[in-house]
Amino acid sequence: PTTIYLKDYAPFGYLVDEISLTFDLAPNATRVHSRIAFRPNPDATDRTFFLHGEQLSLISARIDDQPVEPEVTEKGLTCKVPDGPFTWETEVEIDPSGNTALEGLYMSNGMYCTQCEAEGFRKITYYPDRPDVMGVFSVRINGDLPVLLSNGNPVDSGEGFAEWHDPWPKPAYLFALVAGDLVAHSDRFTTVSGRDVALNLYVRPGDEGKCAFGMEALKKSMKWDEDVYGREYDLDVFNIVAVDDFNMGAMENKGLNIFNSSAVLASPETSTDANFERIEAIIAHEYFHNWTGNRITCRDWFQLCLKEGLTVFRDAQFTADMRSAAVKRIEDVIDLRARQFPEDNGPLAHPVRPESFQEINNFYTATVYEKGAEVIGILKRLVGDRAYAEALDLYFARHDGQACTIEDWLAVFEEVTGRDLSQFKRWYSDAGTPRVSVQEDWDGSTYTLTLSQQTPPTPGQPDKPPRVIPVAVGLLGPNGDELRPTEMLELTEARQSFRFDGLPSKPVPSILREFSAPVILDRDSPTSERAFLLAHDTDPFNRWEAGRSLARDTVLAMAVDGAAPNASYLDGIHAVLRDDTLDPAYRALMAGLPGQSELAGTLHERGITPDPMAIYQACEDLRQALAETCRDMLPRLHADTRVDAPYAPDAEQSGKRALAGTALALITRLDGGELAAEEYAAADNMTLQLTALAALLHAGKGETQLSQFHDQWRDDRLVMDKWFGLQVSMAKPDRAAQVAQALTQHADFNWKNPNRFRAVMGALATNHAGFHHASGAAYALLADWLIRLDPVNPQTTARMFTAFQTWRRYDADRQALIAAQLDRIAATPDLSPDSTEMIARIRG
Ligand code: B3K
Ligand code: ZN
Repeated sequence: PTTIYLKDYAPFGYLVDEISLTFDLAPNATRVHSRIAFRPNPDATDRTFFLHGEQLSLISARIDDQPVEPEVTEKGLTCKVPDGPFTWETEVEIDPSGNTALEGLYMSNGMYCTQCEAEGFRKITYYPDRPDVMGVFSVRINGDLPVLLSNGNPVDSGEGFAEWHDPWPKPAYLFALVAGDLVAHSDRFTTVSGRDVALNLYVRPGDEGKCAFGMEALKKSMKWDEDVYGREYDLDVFNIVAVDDFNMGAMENKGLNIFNSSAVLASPETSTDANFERIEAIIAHEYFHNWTGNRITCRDWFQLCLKEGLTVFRDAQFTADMRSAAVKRIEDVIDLRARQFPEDNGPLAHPVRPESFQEINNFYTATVYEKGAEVIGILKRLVGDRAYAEALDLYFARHDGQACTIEDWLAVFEEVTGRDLSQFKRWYSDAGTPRVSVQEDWDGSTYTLTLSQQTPPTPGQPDKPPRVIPVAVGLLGPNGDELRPTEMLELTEARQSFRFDGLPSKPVPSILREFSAPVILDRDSPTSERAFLLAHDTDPFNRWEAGRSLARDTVLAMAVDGAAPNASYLDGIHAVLRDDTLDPAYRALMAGLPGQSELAGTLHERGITPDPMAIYQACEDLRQALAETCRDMLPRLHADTRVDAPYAPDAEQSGKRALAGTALALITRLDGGELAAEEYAAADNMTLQLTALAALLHAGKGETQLSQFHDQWRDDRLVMDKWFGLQVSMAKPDRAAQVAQALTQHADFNWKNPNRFRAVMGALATNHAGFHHASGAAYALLADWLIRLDPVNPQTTARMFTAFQTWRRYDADRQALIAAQLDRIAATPDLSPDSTEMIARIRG
């Protein structure tokens, strides 16, 4: 495998003015004709004419209408070309129906569809498949299917053909084509300057009833981007297509977004509240890419965070505006700790802007996306909201139509603020999660906080100089009043003191409010102080965080020392659950426990080898104790959160259902499942149905309901994914591998479909105690299936290796079991470069 380095970047020797593509569709033998206007790139020195191309049969090639004989390899072709501008033409043949990797042009249920990011276009035709080569695309599709779509605006169509033209120059990774027997859910949007845009959501016949929510989300996104970022849509149509076989959530192809059907189709009967929220966010994310990604794209794939970090940041702002900002922030931090922190503190750690890679698809990571978004948040906190808005305006004005770098991005901020951002830039170049520790001093009137930062070494980066960390701090008085409102401290040194003068009494500090930076706060404050903050903190994030840290400490003390559940925690959560001045969604989040994998990570950080079974048991015991503590109030809590109005997937109703679900899960621990069975029988939406079923399965009941559920939903593939996944995630630790194994033998286990594969294997990997069961059965099962999937779909396979990234935390026996499986996979003949790279990095 070859390693590609950021430092080796060089522009391509030629520019593309225009490209015309003609597709003659046939499942096994699609012909692709390309005609491309090239001219020498004045900014390049190397004039090698190399075009990427993989898995293509070259039929013919011409330059300026004369046949040529290029030199063809497995990776592409080279050819001698004229000194000046020239026209390049090729005819190639490809096999969409044999394309199981779901990259390039492939088929899903008889429908043609494409996925080109990052390097899939080279499986469609010969082309400089790199994001800094931008061209104007015209596309003609010949095919006997009712719907024929590509990027841009429709030009012409008739029996068996359609023509499209995209006036906005774009890199090849944003190319898309869809052809199939589809139906449209249509609407319109008028932009701020009066452009009338036709909106279509194309789905398989039968799915028409699951489109309305996605369409509303699209219109809200379009409006929000005009209002908040001044960004207007720029074509006459915006099309979204839902496809069942897709490697990730969705793709922002210009004017033709393609979505995993799980990320767009929704109805109250088949989708949970969490599904609705996720769909709204993904629709917004892909739409927002139209400016942050498409109009301004990336120079090279090392700059991926330029579009992804910023677009995740923007979609989080959107969700915060549409729903609850506090709830969204807490959800994002839960997710960051579950997925990004393990990555950043293990063998797969890499900078937000990586400096090298073998397979770029392996770098669509939580670090690039979610930490990339956190880094934008840090920047905004450092420069302030006004300067952020001005810098964004300058970024859009200056770089529209360009392929940019992180340096371009930072330059607009430096210009607008006059601030030197070289220390801030370490957030892009240095991997690893900083640890911030706190020391306090009180002399009777002056309170001094001394903050220290330290970032552990990561692969290839032994030393980490201090970086700039915005630490939002507020000070509370003994009765909970704010003595000092939130102030943004800027920690720039390894160790730095901050003084607060003239205080009437020793304050209680609320540190890292709103989670102002993605760091680990090492602070050994007394339980009484955490309980105080849980009751009084005026910052909703830190109030939640106080409860979270109490939960973490009590559960770890139970797991490691056999301690009893901490009464301050139980009483504090009891009080929160009862407090109906608090948002139900927020109360539900307060009652949650940290994930078991996260708890294992915390123990590891503290130098203790985690025992997954002990952590599992401690969590169970703590939940049981919470149920006992809340026994008297639970029935009322459950009744009070009942939603009588017709189902709406909005923040208010879903918050109530979340809290009712919390109550039901606790009640089930006391009544053995009586109420859950009633709830299941009466459920008229998927949120209630699934919550009740999960509660029953947890109680060791629910066999009847599980088979009823199967019969009810056997024809709905998205609901069936839930049926598969839930059984594995609810399985007891000693049964998880067995349950997953049995499900892989089920007639509906269509393992080539990424959603179905992930439903089972993803659930197994996140059932912490089940996955890490001492028998090693789950490790072996996952390895078997990764070996089987790798030749079929390397991308989806490689992503699942993250299940093993934390392996060094565990005891020698488990490490040996995992190492044996990784070595077994690595020894598989013809293992994909994707999986090979992942194993090499994880194995270290
Ligand atoms: N840009 C795509 C991700 C493509 C992944 C390629 N392996 C979706 C998104 O981030 O919006
Ligand atoms: Zn994205």
